[in-house]
This record gives sequence, structure tokens and C-alpha cells, in this order.
Amino acid sequence: MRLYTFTVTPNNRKVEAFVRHFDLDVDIHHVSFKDRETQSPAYLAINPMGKVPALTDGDFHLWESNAILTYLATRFPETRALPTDAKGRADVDRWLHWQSCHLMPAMGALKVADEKDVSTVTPLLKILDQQLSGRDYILGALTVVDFAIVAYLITKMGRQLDYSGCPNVAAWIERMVNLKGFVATRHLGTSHDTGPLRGRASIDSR
Ligand SMILES: N[C@@H](CCC(=O)N[C@@H](CS)C(=O)NCC(=O)O)C(=O)O
Repeated sequence: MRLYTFTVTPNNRKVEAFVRHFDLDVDIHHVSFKDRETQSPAYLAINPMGKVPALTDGDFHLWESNAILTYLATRFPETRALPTDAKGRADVDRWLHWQSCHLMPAMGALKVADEKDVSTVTPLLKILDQQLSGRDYILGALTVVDFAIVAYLITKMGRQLDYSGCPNVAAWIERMVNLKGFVATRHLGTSHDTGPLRGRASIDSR
């Protein structure tokens, strides 16, 4: 299996961190979309979207980071990172869709905004905080969901949010960035997860 990735973005880092955390037998191949390597005919044959990450497993080509995470967890069941019962699996899908349909757009909007308005992100973090109450990880045990979601909160923008009103999220982020896979991908990132969580854009505690 080969993972095509460009570590400095959340969608890429979530997958590379997963591979490195569990020492999966996956060849990690860095491609740079900044140098347009993702637009080469050879790469477009793997991912016609011309984006990273992508995974090849023989002649099977898979793109979309969350699909890659669940595929890896299925192919490497020893990770125990993907529940197999119907409700557990639905719970994983719920949070993966939440990440791509709600968290990602909200964080993306913050990244490009001139003035940071956290009113879209705040309710999302509150919901995550409730879910993490009494749990070390989002579904209790460590799953693909933790990798998918934390990758968005340890970007430069994610670290600038004020988590004082979301103590469970703050504790979980610290737990996650100290996992082997995120430590191993830290040096490849830009300013992800350097320094403590700090408040600039404020999330109140109400
Ligand atoms: N929904 C996709 C998003 C993939 C994506 O947008 N990748 C970005 C980096 S995070 C990319 O390759 N951008 C380069 C480009 O659009 O040319 C996923 O989760 O994998």
C-alpha cells in the first residue's frame, strides 16, 4: 500500500499520523500540490481530483481522507480503530461527516476571514466538549474519528482558539498531540501544535 500525502494540511496529517501511530505497513510518499505534482498525468490517474491524500492498494485507488482512514482501519483490524457493530460504525460515520460537513467549513472560513468570527465554530466545540465529557477519546476508545477531528484543531488557526470554555476538548487535544503519530508528524508540519493552546479568538463558556 502507498499513501500519497502532503503533511502540512489537516486532511493529509490525519492519515499520515494514523499510519505512523500504528506503524502500518504503508509506504508514505510525499507529493507537493504547491509544486503541482498532484496535477501530473500519473497522479491524476490515481486521483482524478488532483488532490492529496490518496491511497493505492494494488490496483485499488482511494481518495478522500476519511474514506482512507476507515479503509486502513478495516485492512489493519489490529488498530481497533473502527468499531464493527452497527451502532459503533454509525457513530464513526456520524463524527466523520460532522468533521467534513461542519468543522472543516467552519475552520476554513476562519482561515480566510479578515476578522475572526468564531460564532460558527463555538457551538461545534461545545458539542464536541459534551461528547468528550467523561471520555478520553471521542467514542471512548481511540478511533479514526479522533485523528480526523483533531487534525483540524491543531492547525495554526485551531491553536489560536480559546478553549477555556471547553476543558474536555483542551485536555483531549493535549492527549492527541502527544500520541506517537502526531509527534512523528510534528516536524513535517508548519506551525501546527507548537506551543500551548492560547486564546485569541474567544470561545466563551456559556
Ligand atoms: N475532502 C478531501 C479534500 C482533499 C483536499 O482538498 N486536499 C488538499 C490538501 S488538504 C489538496 O490536495 N489541495 C491541492 C489542490 O486543490 O490543488 C479529503 O478529505 O481528502
